[in-house]
Amino acid sequence: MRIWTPIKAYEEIRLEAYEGIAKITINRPRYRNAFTPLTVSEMSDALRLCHEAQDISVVVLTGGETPREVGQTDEAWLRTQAFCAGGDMHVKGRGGYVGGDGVPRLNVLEVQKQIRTMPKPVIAMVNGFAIGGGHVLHLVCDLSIASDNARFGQTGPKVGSFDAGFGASYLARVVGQKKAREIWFLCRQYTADEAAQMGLVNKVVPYADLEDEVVAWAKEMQQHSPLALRMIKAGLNAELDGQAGIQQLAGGCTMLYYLLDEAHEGGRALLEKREPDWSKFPKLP
Ligand code: S0N
Repeated sequence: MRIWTPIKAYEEIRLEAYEGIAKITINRPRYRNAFTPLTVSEMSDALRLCHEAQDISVVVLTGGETPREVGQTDEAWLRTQAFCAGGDMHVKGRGGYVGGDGVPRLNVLEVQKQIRTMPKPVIAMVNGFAIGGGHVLHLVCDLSIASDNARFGQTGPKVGSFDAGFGASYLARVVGQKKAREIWFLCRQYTADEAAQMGLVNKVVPYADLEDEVVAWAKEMQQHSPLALRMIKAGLNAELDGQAGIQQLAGGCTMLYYLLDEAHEGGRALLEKREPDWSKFPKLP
């Protein structure tokens, strides 16, 4: 048992931390953790906090557990668990999902970008259905670890939506073009083992072991250089993200440069009214 400390109170998500690991839980199990505009704006706020927090080195995204009904078998209960079932159909309006302010939004796209630009690893802890926009959420995480009851799939063409952004192009990078087209065109569901076989998830474990496994992976990454992880993530993203990806990678390079004396010589020289002396800095091959 580990104790997760609440970081901030929200209505539709939970944000907690344990030994440098932040856990964001979509907390709408009644609707298989489908997201509303409020869920998404709370996720966005939580991701922003995780981005800034220097005491957080790994972020975990998961879905809230469905309570067990009286007399329900383990198997039946496990079948009700969800990571996320995508956008909440109850609030799907013309132009997007409609929140309390009456404005239609597709704000989950911002969350996808936040996960990709998070300067630390994000692990999807896939505890059940990862469907539609919920499938894309796990997809854009750096690593996906699933319990053996998890099921994966896109439903867009069946229910009147699609994600032709990362949900299509990044999916094809991960599973290949043919498989990505199969997933989108046929709208089937895939088991956790099938998802692992096609490279969609990194590891499959029994439901009871899922959090232990995710924490173990997070702890292993915490042994490594955070800057190295950050820069390799930016490098892996850059190719697919075009100029925006290069901007992210270059931003990291600039931050590293600012950690060097060389980056401050020009500014100091200006303030001290002298010529900068670049000769003292190494010019390695
Ligand atoms: C997940 C499924 C397979 C689970 O089946 P199961 O176990 O049989 O449960 P159900 O009885 O179906 O569900 C239990 C209760 O939960 C409700 N519910 C489930 N999913 C949703 C949902 N997405 N919206 C609202 N309610 C949901 C059920 O209705 C049921 O309620 P009750 O008890 O009252 O009957 C199964 O539930 C399933 O297939 N769900 C639908 C999954 C789906 O199609 N999701 C896709 C939704 N669309 C998107 O995600 C849009 C994509 C998107 O987000 C996007 C893309 C690009 C650009 C922007 C966006 C954007 O929207 O922002």
